[in-house]
Amino acid sequence: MAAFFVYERLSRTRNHCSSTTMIIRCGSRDLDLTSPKVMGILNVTPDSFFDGGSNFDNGQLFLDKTLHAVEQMLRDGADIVDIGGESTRPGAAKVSVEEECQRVLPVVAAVAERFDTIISVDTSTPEVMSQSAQLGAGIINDVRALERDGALAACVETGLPVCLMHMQGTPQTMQDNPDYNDVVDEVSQYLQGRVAAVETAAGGAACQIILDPGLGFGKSDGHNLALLNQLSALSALGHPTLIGVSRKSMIGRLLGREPDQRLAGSLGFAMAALVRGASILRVHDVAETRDIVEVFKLTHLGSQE
Ligand code: 9MG
Repeated sequence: MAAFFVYERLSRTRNHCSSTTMIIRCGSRDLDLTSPKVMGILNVTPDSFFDGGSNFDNGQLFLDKTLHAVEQMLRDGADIVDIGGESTRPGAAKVSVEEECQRVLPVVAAVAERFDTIISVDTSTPEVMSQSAQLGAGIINDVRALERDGALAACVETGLPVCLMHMQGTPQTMQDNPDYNDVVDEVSQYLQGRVAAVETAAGGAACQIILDPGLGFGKSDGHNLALLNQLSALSALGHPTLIGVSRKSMIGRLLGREPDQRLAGSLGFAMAALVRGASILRVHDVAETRDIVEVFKLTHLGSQE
């Protein structure tokens, strides 16, 4: 089995004014999570909710345009590029394994060849995980927390870090009637169970796992706010946390904004996540998010001295 996860935790003193020194090994690159990192979203789907299909014409992906978007993201300060070929917005259509491979793999290959960056692959599909890792991907980002048949074994075999996200239901039905007794406790319990599953599958080798409460994935606005406000409960599990709130419909409902008017709301929620210990922000607006990360570093991490 591939040597799974080198996880270096040099110190742990996380609270509002200090940071955890954590370096995770993403294939051939290190990701230092001592300070928060920005993950830029690169959708290679014709139907994503915000930038839906902007790199597509007649179902055909424009690789040049996609690579320009990556170049811009990196210039804007992205630390990670998250490439995904399945739309997971509420009610999205399912995508076949073949279609997902055709969308994602050429882009992973081209980005790995041209840019010096960490590539995350947003997938639940074992074939996409294995082949992306061979092409140079550095992180697996799975909104189904490796629950799909074969995904756990495929992910462990890659030896890459994994982001395990919580979702209640499926993208097709998840917003129909989200229901919890105690959302923070149930999401934490679920993610703890998935961490145990990964560690068992890895056969006792050290594991690099990032946790994500999955805002908007089978959650009401109240559930999302509770998870965000109590993010420290998730951080207490001892893994870095990732938050994706960028342009999501909760911002639309809470502030009365269309997707193209949700930048300020996205930045506000992103800052709230940083203050509560988020290590990675998954975002559409890289330049603006980079700025708030720098402000957070100056006002919160700088105050350690
Ligand atoms: C793919 N994707 C869409 N939203 C996401 C979120 O909030 N977190 C993660 N990890 N992936 C997401």
